[in-house]
Amino acid sequence: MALDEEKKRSVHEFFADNPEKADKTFFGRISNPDRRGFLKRTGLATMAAMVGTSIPFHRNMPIGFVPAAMAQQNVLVGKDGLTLLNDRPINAETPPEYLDDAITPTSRHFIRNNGIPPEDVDPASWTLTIDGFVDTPMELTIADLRAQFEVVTMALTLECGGNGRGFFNPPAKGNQWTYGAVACSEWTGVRLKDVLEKAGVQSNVVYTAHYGADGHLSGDPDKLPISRGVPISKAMTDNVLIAFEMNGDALHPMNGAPLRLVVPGWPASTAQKWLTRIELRDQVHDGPKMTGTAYRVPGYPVSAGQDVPKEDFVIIERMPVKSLVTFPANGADTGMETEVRGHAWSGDRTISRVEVSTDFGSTWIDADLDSPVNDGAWQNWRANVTLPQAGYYEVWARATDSEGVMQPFAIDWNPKGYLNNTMHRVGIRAS
Ligand SMILES: Nc1nc2c(c(=O)[nH]1)N[C@H]1C(S)=C(S)[C@@H](COP(=O)(O)O)O[C@H]1N2
Ligand SMILES: [Mo]
Repeated sequence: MALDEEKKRSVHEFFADNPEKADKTFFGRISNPDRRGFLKRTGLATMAAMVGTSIPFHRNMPIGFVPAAMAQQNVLVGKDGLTLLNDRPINAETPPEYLDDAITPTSRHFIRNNGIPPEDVDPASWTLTIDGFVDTPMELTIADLRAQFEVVTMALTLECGGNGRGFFNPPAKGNQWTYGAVACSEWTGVRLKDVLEKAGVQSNVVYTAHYGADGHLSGDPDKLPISRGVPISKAMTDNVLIAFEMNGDALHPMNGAPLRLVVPGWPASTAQKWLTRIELRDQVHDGPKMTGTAYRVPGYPVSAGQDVPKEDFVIIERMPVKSLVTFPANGADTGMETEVRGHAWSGDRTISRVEVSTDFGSTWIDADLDSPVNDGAWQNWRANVTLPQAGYYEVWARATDSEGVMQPFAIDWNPKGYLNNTMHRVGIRAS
């Protein structure tokens, strides 16, 4: 289950490749003619927080300079403790112990980009087009959305379809996500359903198509990095939001500012960021990353490494039952008695039970499990464990959902490395 370390890119490589861009991304540092970095106040504060104190000679730090004390920590402006998996496009995940909060702070929400995010967006002039098979096509500003529709706030779980890909063997190409491409932040916006109802959904509509303002990696303005959609029945559910706030603030630029979709429980690739247009279609959407093998799995179980013909792949809909141990951290020292806790979720379903084992799965105890704060939010759980003697233990957690489906122990392999919902294991040293 070892992660291929070579596929992870360190912050040092990022800075070595393109120091000016890295500076801007990480610290908001802008170069000036004498090649000294000028740290904007926020960037300086970030860097100071990272080294643990102020930096009296910060003006002397050259462009692309990484403080030695930063070691392997990877920090992006407004993000805290994320691990950078790729810098072009930027992809970063959150270590499980940083996901301990019931509601994920914006600073700890993972980032999954397929292209180049738009820069310097202006929320005041941003517009969303609703078109395709609707009675009345609409163009709405964010102010229009706020004024014309009920504004709601919901905690919603977003998980990348490729979360856990890093553990596939044979390995699957793509970002080697381990555990942290999942989050449950509080989103404020309007229901997609209300907006589509106002536009008037025509009777031949079967699917939505989502479009955003990010650019293709090639730089070709005619190409989109990603444009996915959902069946109209999913789009018309109560917890699919067009969101303009995240945890009570503007969206983070890397999480889709100023406007995005939030589609809880389905691959988060359906949750278009930098949202500019929703089209209603009379056929399954065929935009980039909808077709071929993208966000698709074989329609039947396959063995590890098996070749599967393209036409046998089906679109991933709901995400499977899964849980995460967010305390203690993997590798932690604990006492002989410790609380263990985390979250559990299952797309379009609820969790009915979470169990914890500290003896490699021989015996299990029931965790105390909260109800979701609303439909589409993950559920928090906790248990107290007492260990018999000092030594190494593993905390294992397994969730069972409302349909009686439990997380597997072993990986259900598929060629593109999607939907890895195996049990989370955390090693601890008790004394
Ligand atoms: N416009 C746009 N929307 C996008 C993407 C993207 O690359 N561009 N990535 C998608 C994928 S694959 C995921 S998993 C989620 C990640 O959301 P986050 O970056 O806010 O965590 O955004 C989705 N929406
Ligand atoms: Mo994703």
